[in-house]
Amino acid sequence: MKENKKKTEQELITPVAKPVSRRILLGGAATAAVVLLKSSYGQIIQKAISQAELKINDPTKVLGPPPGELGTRSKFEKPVKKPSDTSSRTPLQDLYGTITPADLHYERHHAGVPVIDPQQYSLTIHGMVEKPLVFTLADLKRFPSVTRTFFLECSGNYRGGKETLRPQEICGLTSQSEWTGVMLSTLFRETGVKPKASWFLAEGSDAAVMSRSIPVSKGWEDAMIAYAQNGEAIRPEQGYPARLLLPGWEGNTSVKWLRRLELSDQPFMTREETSKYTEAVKDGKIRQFSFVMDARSIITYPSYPQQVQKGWMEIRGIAWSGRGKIHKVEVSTNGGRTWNRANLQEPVLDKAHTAFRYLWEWKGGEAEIMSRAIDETGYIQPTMKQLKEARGVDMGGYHLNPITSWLVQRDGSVINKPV
Ligand SMILES: Nc1nc2c(c(=O)[nH]1)N[C@H]1C(S)=C(S)[C@@H](COP(=O)(O)O)O[C@H]1N2
Ligand SMILES: [Mo]
Repeated sequence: MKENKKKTEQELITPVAKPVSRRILLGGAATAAVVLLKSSYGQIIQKAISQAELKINDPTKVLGPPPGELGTRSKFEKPVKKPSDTSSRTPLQDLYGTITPADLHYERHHAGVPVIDPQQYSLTIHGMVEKPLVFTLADLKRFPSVTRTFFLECSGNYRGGKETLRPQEICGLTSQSEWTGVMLSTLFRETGVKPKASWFLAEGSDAAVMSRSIPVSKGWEDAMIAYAQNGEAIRPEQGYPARLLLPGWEGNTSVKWLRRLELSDQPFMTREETSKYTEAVKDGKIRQFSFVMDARSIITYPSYPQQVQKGWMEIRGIAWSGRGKIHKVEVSTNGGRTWNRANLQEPVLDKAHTAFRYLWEWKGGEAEIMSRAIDETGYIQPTMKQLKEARGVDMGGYHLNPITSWLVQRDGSVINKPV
């Protein structure tokens, strides 16, 4: 190759542009600019850039598309739920803040998503009430409404035992929305609840006819019938046109596509509360009606399969508790030997995902990072070892909220520490 000796100093220090593709160069497109490139031999050579190439790289040179009927996510962002046949999981590691975009809300269906015409929809409240009533969706919307932000979590929300698990796989069966609807207490006042009624059955209109027995006290306290989610009608996957929501309680009790509530003086002993959604505790005993979701937290950055660089970084994650507000999140960067208080994003809401952040300087050695949540009742998120000690080794798959550890390896790669 011929040496180009005639280059001036000025030309040699001109910043080099990124190489243009062969296709554009050979395509004979109109020359829009000439840039200097360094050849593989270190020569400075002139290359022509076509008009088309310039436009691709410069958004100020081309008119963008007009507004559309629906917004879209950037084509560079591709968070997905990775569904199985019966559930899909929120990609916690891809999210910011604490509101889950509705299309990324986790899903758990026992018999798929039914199609329910809102004109045909009704909710019946009967049994031990003064006045049985049937409410249409329009009826529900006429009552005073409430809006409240809280998390939903499946009680089967734990996976472990592998280095290659992301937050989504470990605990992606939790999401958070701003829900709008009518308080169940408002409807209870309409129908009247007989003094002897202590339980109610909540029944869905999916092919599973999913039903659960709920203490009436929860109905008076903070149960909601929600018809909206993050400012729009609730999504079909979340129970369109209306579902029960029991803040802080295991997701299964928040019956979707809700069609019937029956008041009674005893629980109904449905399949979901006898053969399912019970868990072994010590001495061969089984725990039933274990409604409350215990406090939990997870670091979402850094996590598998992310890569970190030496220096300062912000360790980020979320914490939540079905018992109330998160009081404190502690972060350890040395495998649990010492703990440091993380900053909580205000306002800290009741029974809600709460973002936490902790500044950490990684100096390059191997490090085990982990977080633990402490809620306002003083409950401290346990380790898996503590859970096993308290519940026995055969505790099954429900209500597992162990501390999650990430191992930052010497090369900056991050893996899950199997427990
Ligand atoms: N009718 C009905 N309600 C249901 C279910 C269902 O399959 N059918 N799944 C339950 C379970 S196990 C959970 S964890 C939550 C999941 O709610 P989501 O799909 O809106 O996240 O809904 C609950 N309510
Ligand atoms: Mo669930």
